[in-house]
Amino acid sequence: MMEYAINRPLQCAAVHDLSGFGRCSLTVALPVLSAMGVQVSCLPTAVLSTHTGGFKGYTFRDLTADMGPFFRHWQREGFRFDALYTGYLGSEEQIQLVEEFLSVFRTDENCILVDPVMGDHGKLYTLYTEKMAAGMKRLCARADVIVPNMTEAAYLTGMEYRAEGHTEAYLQEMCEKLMALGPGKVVLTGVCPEKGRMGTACFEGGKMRIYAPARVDAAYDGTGDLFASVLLGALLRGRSLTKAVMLAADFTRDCVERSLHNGTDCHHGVDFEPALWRLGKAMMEEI
Ligand code: PXL
Repeated sequence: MMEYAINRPLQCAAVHDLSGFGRCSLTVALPVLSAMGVQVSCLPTAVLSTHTGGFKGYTFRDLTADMGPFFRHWQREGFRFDALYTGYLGSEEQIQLVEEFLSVFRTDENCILVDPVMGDHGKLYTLYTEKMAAGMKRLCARADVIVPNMTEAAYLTGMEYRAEGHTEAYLQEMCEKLMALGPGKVVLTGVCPEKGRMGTACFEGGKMRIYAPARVDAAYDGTGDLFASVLLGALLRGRSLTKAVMLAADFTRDCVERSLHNGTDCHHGVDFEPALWRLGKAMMEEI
């Protein structure tokens, strides 16, 4: 059968920054979701020369003033989206605008994925304030799925940050506190239940599942964005949360392994391009 006969075109609105160099946010979400058969409409929050983690002297063009007129035009055009996907936001005002954006485009059927991009390695990102962290909680309340890393989860819940040694009791408490913010499901990333293993904990329908394969010992920028984008693509293409999490975790891990093998600088993001075809192929396989 011809491919186009079986796949309804899916549409996603992605609210992220565009960092010119250093594979993250839109430069990850666009290729990944396109490869998975999802059209991406971009609502850019800012344009930077590079991301803010690891480069000095980057430019930062704030697009807050454009965001309202941008999505109100979409509203007048009557555009509808199967998914609303939010990531890195540059100010408190942007968070308020995104709340309005979600109210406008929310339907009974679509999926809201909020990646509460706030920090990593136990610290908030440069430019990220405590007030923005409070605003991020309100966005999480509107989400069907949130995908915080352990740093973000600690800030969102007020719990102690632990880099490793994530016991089941610690993860369970974290997931329950995140669920109390109001999202439908939680996918925690950077979970290290024991030495040498790294992965995710997902919480759905009152149950937590941990998926943590053997760890690749490296920390690349943009892997959170890669994970979230693959996860959303797989969910949109009908995969269960468990299957989608496994695909996203395995794909991200493979890309880290390839980058390490290639000697890629950790601030340049991971070498995902040679493997994009695999995502397309995975979406052609049976659900
Ligand atoms: O990958 C998260 C991210 C997205 N966008 C910008 C960032 C970061 C992390 O540092 O700086 C601009």
